[in-house]
Amino acid sequence: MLFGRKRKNPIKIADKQIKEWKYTTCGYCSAGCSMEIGLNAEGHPVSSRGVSGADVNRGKLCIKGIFEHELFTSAGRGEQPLMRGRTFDEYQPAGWESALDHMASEIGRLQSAHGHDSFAVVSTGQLLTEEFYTLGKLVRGVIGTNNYDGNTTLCMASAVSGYKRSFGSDGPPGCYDDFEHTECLLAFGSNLPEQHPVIYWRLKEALEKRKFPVIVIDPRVTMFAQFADIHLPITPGTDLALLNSFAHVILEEGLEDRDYLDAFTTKGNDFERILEDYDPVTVAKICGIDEDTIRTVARLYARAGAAMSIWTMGINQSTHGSDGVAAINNLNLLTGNVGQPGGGGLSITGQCNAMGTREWSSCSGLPGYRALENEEHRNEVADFWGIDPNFFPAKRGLTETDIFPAIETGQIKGLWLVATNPLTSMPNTDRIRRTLEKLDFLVVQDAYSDVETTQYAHMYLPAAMWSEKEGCFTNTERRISLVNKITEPPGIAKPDHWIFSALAQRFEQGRKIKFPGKASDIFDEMKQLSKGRLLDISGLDHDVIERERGVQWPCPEGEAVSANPRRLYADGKFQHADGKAKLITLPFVDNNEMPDTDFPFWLNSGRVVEHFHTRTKTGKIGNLNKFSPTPYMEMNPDAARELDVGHMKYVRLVSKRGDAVVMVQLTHRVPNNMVFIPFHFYDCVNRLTLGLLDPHSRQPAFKQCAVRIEPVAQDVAARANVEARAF
Ligand SMILES: Nc1nc2c(c(=O)[nH]1)N[C@H]1C(S)=C(S)[C@@H](COP(=O)(O)OP(=O)(O)OC[C@H]3O[C@@H](n4cnc5c(=O)[nH]c(N)nc54)[C@H](O)[C@@H]3O)O[C@H]1N2
Ligand SMILES: Nc1nc2c(c(=O)[nH]1)N[C@H]1C(S)=C(S)[C@@H](COP(=O)(O)OP(=O)(O)OC[C@H]3O[C@@H](n4cnc5c(=O)[nH]c(N)nc54)[C@H](O)[C@@H]3O)O[C@H]1N2
Ligand code: SF4
Ligand SMILES: [Mo]
Repeated sequence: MLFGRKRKNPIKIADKQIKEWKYTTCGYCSAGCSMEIGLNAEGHPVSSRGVSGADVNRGKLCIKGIFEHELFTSAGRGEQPLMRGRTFDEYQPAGWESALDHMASEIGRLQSAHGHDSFAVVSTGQLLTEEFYTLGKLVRGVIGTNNYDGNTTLCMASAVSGYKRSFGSDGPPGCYDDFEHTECLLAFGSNLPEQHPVIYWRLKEALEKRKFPVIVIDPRVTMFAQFADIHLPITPGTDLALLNSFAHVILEEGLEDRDYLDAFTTKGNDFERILEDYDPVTVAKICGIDEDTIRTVARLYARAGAAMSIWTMGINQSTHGSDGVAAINNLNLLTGNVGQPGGGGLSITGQCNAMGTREWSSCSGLPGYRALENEEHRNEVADFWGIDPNFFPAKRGLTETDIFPAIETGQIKGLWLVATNPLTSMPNTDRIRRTLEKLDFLVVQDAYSDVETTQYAHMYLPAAMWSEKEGCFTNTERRISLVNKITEPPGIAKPDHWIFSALAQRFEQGRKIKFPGKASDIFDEMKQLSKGRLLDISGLDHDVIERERGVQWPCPEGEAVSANPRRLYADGKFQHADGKAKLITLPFVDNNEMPDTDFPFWLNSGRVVEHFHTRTKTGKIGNLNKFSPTPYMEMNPDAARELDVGHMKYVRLVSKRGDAVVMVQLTHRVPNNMVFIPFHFYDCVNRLTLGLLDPHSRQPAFKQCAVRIEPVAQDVAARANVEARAF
């Protein structure tokens, strides 16, 4: 007789009859996993797997990567350009010729009537690097509008700004290999296990070999916090005060690395004087972290042989995001932890190619980390493209978060959205909706035609996405990886770089500049422009990048790929004119919207592992969407009891901006004065958010505002919810 398992049928793994595996790079988060897509005999993508020889993921993928091949056949893709008149009649299908002719003539019409900057462009962190470079060439070199930005202002702008202020340039100095060497890890506002599962797995691997303290600073008890040695459940928006206090303790106790400071840094006269105000007793009252813990963490960090900090949106999305980043840099400079194995500050980036846009899109300047404000840089790029340097503005124009208000005031009349969905992702979306309605001309260029913004557009351009085209992504640790074309895009959808080049041909100046058609030829231009710069990639090409399963920059010509330095600034030479890093004086101003008697709860927002952003992709993949198909919020059971709110019941949340109906999930993950909502759902959390802007980076403080909770008729809410799910 058979017992237990033996009685059961053996597990069978479905044979998908895969005939060929094709190499590419994951198109979701910035971990940058190398993967292969399995094709069956008919050439259909039927499976995804991690690449074991790739340094980033070593065979692993997270749940999004595992189902990524299903994207190729997901619903809602745009198959041909659509156009309609100013009265918002029905969309009519159009060919590329007539769509792009019309687009060029509308841009021309607006620019001659209202000036060059009346047409704005907002892009993304999800195109290929070659596409970013091409878009930059089109916008800066041909269309000539200075109101050009990316959704990175919602995401990475504070990190970029903080790096520039401290080190003189953007560019995360560290790498994943630092986990193998560090003796202390601080993680600020990052939920690594859900948002960057493979980077988290790299950390776990390192910890299995060698124990070191992991300290997580997050107002929620995230999975990362549960696994940490010390969790600091900080009062929202107060990280800068805490960081200043760490610096205070380090200086007070003489734990700083004096040799490093003397050799490699400069500072303002008031640096130490301002830090005196941030003694742990005072700061404990601001951050809600007790005095002893502040001292303990500061000592652990400063006494570790090598210590590192990582951070993500809990720092960047704050009114002091840029200051928070500069304060993390201060901490690392004070302790001599920059560019050392296991020692440094690594901003964990977000989108698959958040770095590619920072490096090459010209959104905030000119390609290759060049600045519009620098005459030499303007001349170099103008010369390379063959245009008059005076065509470039001498100062950066508006950021995404300033472009929308400029539409409200009538300063901007036309907008081109490329791979971004502000109707779900910007703060105060009801205001964004009214803003979009004011536009004379809105073009949406997206992989999906059912993206919410198309309801307000005059023209929709269907784009190929991810592995329907070829080019590169740069990940969190500056590693460039190759995305290969695996299938054809649907209908007559085209790669974004094809659309940019084809539009350029409609302008006189666009016909004078070279717009290469092949991604590898575009890469070749970038190589030439990168020579001698911090992000030198002149030693690379697509073949080398694929063969190596990703290569970190810098990688100059003539140097072996294996010899490239894994970290920036190891020699203590920084990008400020004097070659030094700056210790920046950072007084903390508490200027957020805070809970009060009318709106007694903090509203926090972020992500969950199974969804990506506004769900245009993951909302269509059954094996991902099933885990959270419904807008919901985490709420503490003690607070719920007081308000008589039940688990899985609906409530209405109200802020000073608007309201949203969500399902309640009771959990002790949030404190009893806070609720947390994943931001992935349309008409949900961003109807409530305020999004005060950081003064340096113009990034919105998505994670701090105040709401109250009201009852709602359960049957009405349930019906609305079913409608929302029918996305
Ligand atoms: N599954 C999945 N992965 C993703 C994405 C996705 O949509 N889905 N998006 C990618 C992108 S673009 C990004 S930018 C990253 C974001 O990655 P993360 O930043 O890790 O993700 P979030 O959930 O937005 O926020 C992280 C944490 O910040 C905390 N936080 C809120 N306020 C504060 C505060 O004042 N101080 C501190 N210290 N912490 C605070 C929140 O409680 C939350 O747990 O993820 C990337 N990876
Ligand atoms: N409340 C709250 N709001 C937030 C955040 C938060 O934490 N809380 N996080 C913010 C952050 S960090 C980010 S990064 C933003 C993200 O916000 P968005 O960028 O607006 O969100 P996505 O859904 O990624 O939008 C990308 C769009 O590009 C399309 N797309 C994908 N690939 C391609 C392609 O190759 N070509 C073209 N043309 N289209 C493509 C997708 O279908 C999708 O419509 O949201 C921000 N909003
Ligand atoms: S960790 Fe990020 S890059 Fe890796 S498979 Fe998951 S979503 Fe893709
Ligand atoms: Mo992001």
